[in-house]
Formats: sequence, C-alpha cells, structure tokens
Amino acid sequence: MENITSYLILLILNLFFQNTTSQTVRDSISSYKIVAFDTEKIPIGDINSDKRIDTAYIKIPKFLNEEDWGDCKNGTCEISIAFSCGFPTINIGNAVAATVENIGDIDNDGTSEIIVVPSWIIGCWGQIRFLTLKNNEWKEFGRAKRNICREESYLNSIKKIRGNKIKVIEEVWIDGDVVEKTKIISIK
Ligand SMILES: [Ca+2]
Ligand SMILES: [Ca+2]
Repeated sequence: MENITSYLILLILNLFFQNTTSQTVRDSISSYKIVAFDTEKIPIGDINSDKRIDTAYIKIPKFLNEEDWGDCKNGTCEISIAFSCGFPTINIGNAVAATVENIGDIDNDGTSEIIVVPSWIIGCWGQIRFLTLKNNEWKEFGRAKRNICREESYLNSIKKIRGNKIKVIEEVWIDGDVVEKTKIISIK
C-alpha cells in the first residue's frame, strides 16, 4: 500500500512538473541516478522439472528520493526478472512492477510456461503476457487484457486445453462495460 501511495504521489508530481517546468529543469531532473533497487522474490514452483522449487527475482526501479520525484535511471523505467534455476532474465520496459506466475507445462516439453503481468505507476488495465522458453530464449506467445488491480492469482482465469493451447478469460471494455471474453492462445 505504501508503494502504491508513493507511486500516486510521484505521478501527480510528474504531471504537475510536465505542465509547469521548462525543458531545462526536466532534463536536469531526468539525469538523477537510481541509488537502490528493490528485489521481490516470488516462489513459482518447479519450472524446469528438476524437482526443486524455483524462485523469480523481480528487480524494480527505485527513485532517488522518495519524498521528491524523479525519473527512473536513464529516463527509462524497466524491470528485470531473473530465475533461481538459471533461466534467462526477462527485461520489460515501461514498467515499475510485475507479477510472475507458473501456468504449467502447456506443450509438454518439460519446461513450464509462465505469465508476466507488468504494471505502471497508475492504472488498472493491463495485459497478461504468455511466455515459453525455446532454445534458452523466452518467446511471447500471446497476450490477454485484464484488470490488474485485483490481488488474486491469474491462474483462475487460465486453463490448459488440448493441442498446446490455453483458454484465458479476457476482460475488455465494450460500450462502457467490462465484458469477459474467452480467448484461445496456442504455442506454435
Ligand atoms: Ca526447479
Ligand atoms: Ca513447456
């Protein structure tokens, strides 16, 4: 909750400064450096089938001064996700936080597919990104729109079906209402 409050304050200050300060001031602010990172540890089950539970380490950018505001390092907010089992690190831009979950081995190749749900400073509408590891590289094989503010697992909306496919419940805006739609995504 504390983080969310900080993010909201930062966003409001950001909008204020964008509208009121000159380019020179903005440039000097964006040259601030990050002094620390937060790393979040998320247990994600056994993703590489070695019978050991694996952990995802999500590195989140921090600002120079929590009481003030500033951009992320080099003006780019980016998160990275590393894995205890040595799988390649995933880097995602335009994000300040993320959720990672193991959705099981959809294509039965011995490696679990995962989802990553990046989030920004504010806003509840986001996307679930579906990733599979092929030749030691993460490949995105689909996305689904969701309200990302609910504090619940996304696994309830994802189901493995036959033929290397998953069924996911997407949430979309239609004429001002949130409508749930079923989407089928396959690993090619
Ligand atoms: Ca493992
Ligand atoms: Ca797999």
